[in-house]
Amino acid sequence: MDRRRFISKTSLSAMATVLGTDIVFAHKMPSGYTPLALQDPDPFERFKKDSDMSILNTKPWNIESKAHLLDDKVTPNKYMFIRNNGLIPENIDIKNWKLTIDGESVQNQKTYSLAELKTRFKTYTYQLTLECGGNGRSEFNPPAKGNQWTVGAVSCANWTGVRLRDVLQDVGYRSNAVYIGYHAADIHLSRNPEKEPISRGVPLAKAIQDETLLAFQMNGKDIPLVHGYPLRLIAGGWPASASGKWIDRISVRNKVHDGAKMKGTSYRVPCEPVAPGEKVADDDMCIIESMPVKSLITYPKTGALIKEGQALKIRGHAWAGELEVSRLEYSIDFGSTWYPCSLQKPVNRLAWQHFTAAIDHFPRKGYYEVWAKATDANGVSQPMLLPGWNPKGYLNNACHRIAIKVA
Ligand SMILES: Nc1nc2c(c(=O)[nH]1)N[C@H]1C(S)=C(S)[C@@H](COP(=O)(O)O)O[C@H]1N2
Ligand SMILES: [Mo]
Repeated sequence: MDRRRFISKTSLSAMATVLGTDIVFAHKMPSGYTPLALQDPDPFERFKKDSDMSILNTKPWNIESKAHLLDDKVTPNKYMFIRNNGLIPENIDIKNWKLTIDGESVQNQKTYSLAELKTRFKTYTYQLTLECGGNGRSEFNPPAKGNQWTVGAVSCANWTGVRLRDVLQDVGYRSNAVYIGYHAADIHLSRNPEKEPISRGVPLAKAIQDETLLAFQMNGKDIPLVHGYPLRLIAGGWPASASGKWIDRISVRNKVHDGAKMKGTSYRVPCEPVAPGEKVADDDMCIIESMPVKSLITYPKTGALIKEGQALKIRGHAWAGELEVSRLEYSIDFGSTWYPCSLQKPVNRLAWQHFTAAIDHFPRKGYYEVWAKATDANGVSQPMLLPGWNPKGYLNNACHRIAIKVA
């Protein structure tokens, strides 16, 4: 049977434009076939990511950073992890991009163009920590299904946009409003337009915080497409799944938002600790809100070699969801004794904080591990090893560790 079918002249000429030349045997090309040169040979180039980033999945795209790549105080795009639940939107038409605010708890729904959002409301910039709820999942036992993030699904970039609160106030919402839910333009893996890859939200109290933004810039430029261009919700300090990319609708709800990935084991953990592997009843699962205290040693890279008698300078970042980090300590003896690091204040609420230390008390040549432990403003510290097991492997905030050789 002849599998070749008609390929429309417009799609052929579009391909020719991108390739910069004609496809000579276009009439022999099977329909639905994407020429190699138009496939994605190099995701690093496509997403402008550093080639040291790890690709965890290509459909959808999930790309992880590494501890030593996250050394910058403000995460640049090239080191920012990518987490997608579906396919990246195609053909974004920013002139006609609309944000609709609707839901049971608005009097009258309202729609804004991007230009209206940018001109009608005051613009703010905050540096905001976004950590995937599943960061650290690879350590869980029994293993949890999903992207096997190690430590690199966290970022802290500058986000510029308007306050969601200002927009919600402009629309007007009823006193029975309790939650907001986002809807976005990404495409379900099945390509079924009826299905949303993800539609999460936050309680109204979080939605109306100063730092909760409808952002249109990241690090002073248009948000890169894969990170949510042209409009993204940013709810720093909460699982980054709450920070919807490619937002075109926000519903003000009179109940907990019930969109895709709000139920079951998605972004929910047992309300009370359970034994590893235990079955948990649906009613006993709670939605993840503020992320737990955590830290990352971003310098040196694990495996560093130093000379005997030389001090080892370490540095990194720490964050604690809605809270500030109040203390940072390091250990070189597997957590038996701890020493203080110097810890900076955050540049704004919900931004990660930087720490440094100079370690000059390695007793002799040999192998060491440097462990870092952060403590939040409520006095809660990171666990040294894996914390409470949960079905999907969320919230692993165990101490980060690097290997060091003194030679
Ligand atoms: N529309 C949409 N928003 C989304 C997602 C998505 O798949 N679609 N993934 C969420 C999850 S689970 C995470 S961890 C963050 C990742 O943001 P990033 O890719 O910009 O790092 O985006 C969140 N927002
Ligand atoms: Mo995530």
